[in-house]
Amino acid sequence: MIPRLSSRCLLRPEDLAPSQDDLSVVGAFNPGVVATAEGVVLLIRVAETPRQVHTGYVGLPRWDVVRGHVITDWLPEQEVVFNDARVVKIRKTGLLRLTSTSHLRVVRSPDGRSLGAGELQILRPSHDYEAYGMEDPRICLINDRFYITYVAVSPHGVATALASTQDFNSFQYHGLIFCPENKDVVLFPEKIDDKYLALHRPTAAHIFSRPEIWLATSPDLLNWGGHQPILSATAAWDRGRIGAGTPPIRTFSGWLAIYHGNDKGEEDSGIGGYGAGLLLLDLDHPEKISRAGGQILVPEMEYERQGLVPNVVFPTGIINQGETVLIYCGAADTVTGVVEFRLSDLLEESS
Ligand code: MAN
Repeated sequence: MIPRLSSRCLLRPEDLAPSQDDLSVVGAFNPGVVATAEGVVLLIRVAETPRQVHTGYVGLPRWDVVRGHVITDWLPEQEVVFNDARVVKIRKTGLLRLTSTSHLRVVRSPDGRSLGAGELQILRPSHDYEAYGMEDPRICLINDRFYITYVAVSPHGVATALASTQDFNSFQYHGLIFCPENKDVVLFPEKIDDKYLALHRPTAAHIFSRPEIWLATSPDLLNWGGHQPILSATAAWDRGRIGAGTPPIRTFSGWLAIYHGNDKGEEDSGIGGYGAGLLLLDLDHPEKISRAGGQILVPEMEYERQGLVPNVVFPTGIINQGETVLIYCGAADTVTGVVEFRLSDLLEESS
């Protein structure tokens, strides 16, 4: 395994105030991250649960997207099946509900390794397709504008939406760009062959394939086509699921893309462990994998092994500092960690 130069827990749920008095913050994780002229901006997924407890009932939060606040549906416990810490299944309908709901929050950092002070801008779900929450944002700077792809969860399914901003104070919403079920969408920072590019992760109800990462192209960032699979999970560590993690960054060896994998096998119970792997994609033909570097992160720090969902390292942001890169990961679906690697280690190790 490539040595980590450093690992640090940057943000915990207790660092953030809840968005409402009747909610508790239970997760501050899976952040989109970008370096700006004013320092590093993290767009954090903030997960909240109802503070109240009603014995014999389970409280399932959702957003009233018109009024912009969270309401909780209380269901008798016998009406639901407890799947894992993240979801329950409603017996009558067979449909899933989340046990927490997420919004996005801007957190600033002067150097990417410590937290800054200041007003925290909140992005609350405000569209039907976000009624169960906004999750796992990724940020990509394209032509002087920051584009944010995020997972929009609702009774319509799990889809990916696009928003953009110039200053992280005001945001423009561009709607859904990948319909259910598709998540883990990351944009490339440059056009190639006059087209924008994205990695995405379609999930089908009918299982004919292994988990796969796909590439798509677009003339305008809104309409996507030219879909093709580029990576199929084959290793023991990523056989359960794979998905793009951090937006690809240009290096002399190719597009460096860090992705996540889950090791849950068909026969395993539980959620399985999540780790990170490394891909180098050809600079001019990113559908071609130049080098598959294998796994680079396993949950090893205490905060990666213990939390709401134990044993999860989920990479979502990257900053290229020249000699080193900082990789931002959600850890155990609870906190945000940052891991530093020497860039030459990542590029050489994958050869
Ligand atoms: C899924 C998503 C992520 C989450 C991981 C690990 O991929 O729900 O948001 O971090 O699972 O639980």
